[in-house]
Amino acid sequence: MTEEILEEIEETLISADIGVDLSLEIIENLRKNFPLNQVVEMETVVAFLKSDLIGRMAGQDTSTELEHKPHVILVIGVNGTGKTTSIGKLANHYISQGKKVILVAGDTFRAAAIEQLSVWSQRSGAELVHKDAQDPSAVVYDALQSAKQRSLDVVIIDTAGRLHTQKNLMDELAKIQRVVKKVIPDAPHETVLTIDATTGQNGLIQAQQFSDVTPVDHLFLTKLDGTAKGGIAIAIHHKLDIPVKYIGIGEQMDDIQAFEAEAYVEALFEVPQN
Ligand SMILES: Nc1nc2c(ncn2[C@@H]2O[C@H](COP(=O)(O)OP(=O)(O)OP(=O)(O)O)[C@@H](O)[C@H]2O)c(=O)[nH]1
Ligand SMILES: [Mg+2]
Repeated sequence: MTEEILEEIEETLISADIGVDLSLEIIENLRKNFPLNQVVEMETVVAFLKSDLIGRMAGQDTSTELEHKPHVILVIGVNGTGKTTSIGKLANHYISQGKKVILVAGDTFRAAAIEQLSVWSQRSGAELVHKDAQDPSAVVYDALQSAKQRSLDVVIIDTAGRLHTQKNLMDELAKIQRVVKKVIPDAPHETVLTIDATTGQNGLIQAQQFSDVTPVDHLFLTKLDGTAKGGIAIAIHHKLDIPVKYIGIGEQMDDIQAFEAEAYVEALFEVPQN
């Protein structure tokens, strides 16, 4: 091992969005295992690196078993990170398993939001619940009452995109959580944060800010088809202990995969083809 190689690896890790702290930690780990000036095959080093990263990301609970009826999923995130699209994908996923799914138009902020969700409901075959109300909590309340009465399987709640600087919108998330609990005390069973894999280190800040106002169970890492980096999920897991459950790999309904640590880490190390 040489200092040059360590430096090169460090740069690669940082440029993959894994974050400076964690990159340094990984380099320290390499130092411990590969003494300087001792000859080592690069292949061995890369294999070690991969297994280090896989070890950090593996063993996360990504089971998609539904233990509740209805199973309530709340989807939150910054504007344009892929909430509504990911909801369409999740709806399709559950419907293909024969589940009865409703989508709740909790984005009452953006004019075209209901229409967009309606397109996904038609594509996937999920029912849509919406209401011309200013307050998303009211739509959520009605939808959950109905889902409970009709014994539906899955309720997926869309929300407006928001930034931490929009205090009223951040407070609204806490309110939605409270309203959900009023109808179904142990819900939401999953609060999913969408993180756009192409936004780099900013994703870590987003995860931090959303976690500050509401518990986040896991990430839906979107747009992984648009980047060779995507290491931000490792940084988020490292700092905030939030696992990734799904990845988005395109704009179509079946461009969704359950997160797999090994495949994810392999992809980080793939050399771009052009
Ligand atoms: N390539 C790619 N594009 C995606 C993916 N997921 C979402 N998109 C695209 O990202 C854009 C934004 O997606 P939306 O689902 O509207 O995002 P949103 O978070 O609901 O946006 P707001 O409701 O405005 O906050 C759309 O053009 C989607 O097609 C993905 O996995 N891969
Ligand atoms: Mg949306």
